[in-house]
Amino acid sequence: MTTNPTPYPTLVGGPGLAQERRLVTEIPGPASRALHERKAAAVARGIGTTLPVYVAAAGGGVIVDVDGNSLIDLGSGIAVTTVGNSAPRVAEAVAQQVGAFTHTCFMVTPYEGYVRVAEELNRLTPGTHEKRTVLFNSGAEAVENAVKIARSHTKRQAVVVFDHAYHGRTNLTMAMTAKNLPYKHGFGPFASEVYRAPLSYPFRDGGVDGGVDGRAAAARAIDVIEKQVGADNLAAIVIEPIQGEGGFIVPAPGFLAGLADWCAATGVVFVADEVQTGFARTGAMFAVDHEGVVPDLIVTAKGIAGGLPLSAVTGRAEIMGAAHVGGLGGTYGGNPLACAAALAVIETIEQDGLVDRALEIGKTMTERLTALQQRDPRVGDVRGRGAMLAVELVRPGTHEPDATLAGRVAAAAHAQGVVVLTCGTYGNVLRFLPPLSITDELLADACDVLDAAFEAVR
Ligand code: PLZ
Repeated sequence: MTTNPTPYPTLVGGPGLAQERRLVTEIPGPASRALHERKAAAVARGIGTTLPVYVAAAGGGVIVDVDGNSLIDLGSGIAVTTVGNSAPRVAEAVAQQVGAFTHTCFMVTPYEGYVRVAEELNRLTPGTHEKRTVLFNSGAEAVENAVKIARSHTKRQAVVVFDHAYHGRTNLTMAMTAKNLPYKHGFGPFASEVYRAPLSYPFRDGGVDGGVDGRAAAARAIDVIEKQVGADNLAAIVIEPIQGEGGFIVPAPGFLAGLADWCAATGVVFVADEVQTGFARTGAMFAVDHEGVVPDLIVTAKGIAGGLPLSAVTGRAEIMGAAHVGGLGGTYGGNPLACAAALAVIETIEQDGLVDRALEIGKTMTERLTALQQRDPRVGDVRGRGAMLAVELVRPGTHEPDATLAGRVAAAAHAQGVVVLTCGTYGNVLRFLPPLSITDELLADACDVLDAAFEAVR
């Protein structure tokens, strides 16, 4: 017989949880602190913690911790629980699948769920061309496979990525990720044939007339690529349509299209890394949809399966077909539980109108953040799309990043029961990724807490 060594009851998550911010202890409370001590003694130090409250249940727009505090979730586990935690359709679909079978390995004895997810991704991703899909577990794994596929199609080796990019923590994706600390430091040598080009970063591109426009920024990047790599050596350009970890950077209009056009003209595979931006997050099913850009390959993960590990590469049938039979795979890729979850997520997004809900959330929060910016000169920029929003913090009157302020505001919000994340090459960006199942009341309360946090931190 096993006994539960922890003193707190197991709560059931999902939207049935009381949708309120409720603090009954300091944050973190005593039960969380005790668990955090056990973590320090049991878990490798390399795994950091944003906010050490230990979770008992979550759903709708809240996370309930083991001390009974109910926190507002503006992080969605880094853009994963877009449909909410333990969303009803997801919980039901996964429970049914657990009862039927949990794993056979799709490469050994296949099953319909995988095929249906592939069909759905082929339907939902941009472009009307014939497509194929392959499934994996993590974002990084899918990015790696997109590169494998592009190399095998083009018979070229080089990969171009951008300043501030984040693509993962595996060896190839560490090479593709821009930021040294915390992602790469001491972990080299990194994969070769990865080259970095300049991004369009409107807030930092400078210029009295509002900076470099998107087409000009694309030309600047293409010039670097042609001089330093050469299209004939280049298999793929991999880009996040809105950069995530790098600081929620929305490139100037025309930048993505300029790169995509150049790829089409040179036979380079244009890969959109929509791991963070995909699946309704930005107020479109995919962020490239805002620009009408059709990537050759699109990489998805995170929001695809409501918290179960699943990722995918979807793209033009002729490119996807380049890898030889048996050349792609993995034990767990497209695991039946994750596929069941993904199908339920897609149904939820479509039937509950979550693309529109992301736009609504974006409108509400942008108004609040813009008002904050108008009275607080430390807020240099408000940006993002849909329910993927951020503020970039600077020393007043300059573009000088203020990472300390971002950390202090985040800590103040945490103490009041609002889960927010930071990001950015300079660590000075506060980002907001609420689940689309959050209520208007919780969202307004979270914005009030943020306003107060900015007031309190001087
Ligand atoms: N591509 C665009 O955002 C993951 C990383 C958190 P995995 N971003 C969160 C951390 O510190 O590890 C991400 C992403 C983009 C790829 C990835 C990688 O996805 O599922 O974490 O491998």
